[in-house]
Amino acid sequence: MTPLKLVGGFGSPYSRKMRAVLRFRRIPFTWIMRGSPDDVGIPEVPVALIPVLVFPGEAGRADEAMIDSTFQIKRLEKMFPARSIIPSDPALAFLDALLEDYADEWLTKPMFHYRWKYAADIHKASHVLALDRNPLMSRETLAKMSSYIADRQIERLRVVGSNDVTTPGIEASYRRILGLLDLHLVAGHRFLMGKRPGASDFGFFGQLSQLAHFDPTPAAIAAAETPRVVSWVSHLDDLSSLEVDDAGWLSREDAVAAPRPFLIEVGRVYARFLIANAHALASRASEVRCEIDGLPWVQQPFPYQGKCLKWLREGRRALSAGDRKFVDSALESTGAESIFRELN
Ligand SMILES: N[C@@H](CCC(=O)N[C@@H](CS)C(=O)NCC(=O)O)C(=O)O
Repeated sequence: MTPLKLVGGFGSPYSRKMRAVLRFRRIPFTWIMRGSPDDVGIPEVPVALIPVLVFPGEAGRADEAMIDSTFQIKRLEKMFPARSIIPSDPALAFLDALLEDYADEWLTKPMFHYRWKYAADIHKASHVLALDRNPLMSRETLAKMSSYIADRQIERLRVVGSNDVTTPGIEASYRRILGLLDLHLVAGHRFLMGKRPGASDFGFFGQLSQLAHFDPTPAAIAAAETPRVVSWVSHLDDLSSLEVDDAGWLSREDAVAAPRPFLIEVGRVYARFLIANAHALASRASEVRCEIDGLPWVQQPFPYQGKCLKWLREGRRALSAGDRKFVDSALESTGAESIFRELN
């Protein structure tokens, strides 16, 4: 079969997420660095985001390119049944999707925040991300490109909601998630979804591939406080040799207990944000203002995360009555159930 193409960046959490997914799933693909000399002939995508996944057009048809890692994962599931990363139990698959969404949409706040707030982090990212396109770049080009990248990204801190008001909450949430993952591993759970990884594991991996491995400030925190997580991230990057079977997913019993600390974290931070964001979008407010984990939060509304809330609610509604009952019992008193409250 003609290999797929994954066009992305080493410094892009969602690109790293999708590369790890393709490796684990043993789906043949070539990796193309966006903006590098190899980045040619890739079909246009509706929004200029990475990663771009290109499916070869069979029988003379044109290649097809798509964005958005969550939907890329879903499309891959339809095309390649083996080594699935979506749990076979629909209730567990729902919890997996919720944790994936938290990783993609909340953990990206600490990721972007640390990278573009502190001088050492800005220096590393702006230079290395420029060089990733071409390590042979001249010094003059590097100087221009690194300051272009830094200016552009620092300006975008407001998009994820990193500012002086939110800094303490963002940084505390990063430290907590490291601690929770550490405890999860110490308790003998190799992945969030059991003995085999789910989409949520790859979502966590994507953000942590940067936080715990690349950006100096958060990587130093991870190394000092939770070295086990640093190693877990290395493993996730390439799970091609991991053998899995159907019994590897969390049992229903474990699905209530093991993810619970993570669901409480979702309730503590992400659920609060999703709801406040939805209210701001609905009332066309210029700012989301709320309290998250007892701390003030202020940022501009985030339309994409308004869609995330809608998709999560649709996912719960699509469950059978029995599966929904199970999911609701797993979410009970975590705080995350507030995401779905308006449906009851
Ligand atoms: N929800 C998307 C997000 C992708 C995304 O935000 N990608 C960022 C980089 S990590 C991007 O391409 N930003 C635009 C740019 O860097 O030009 C996904 O899951 O793939």
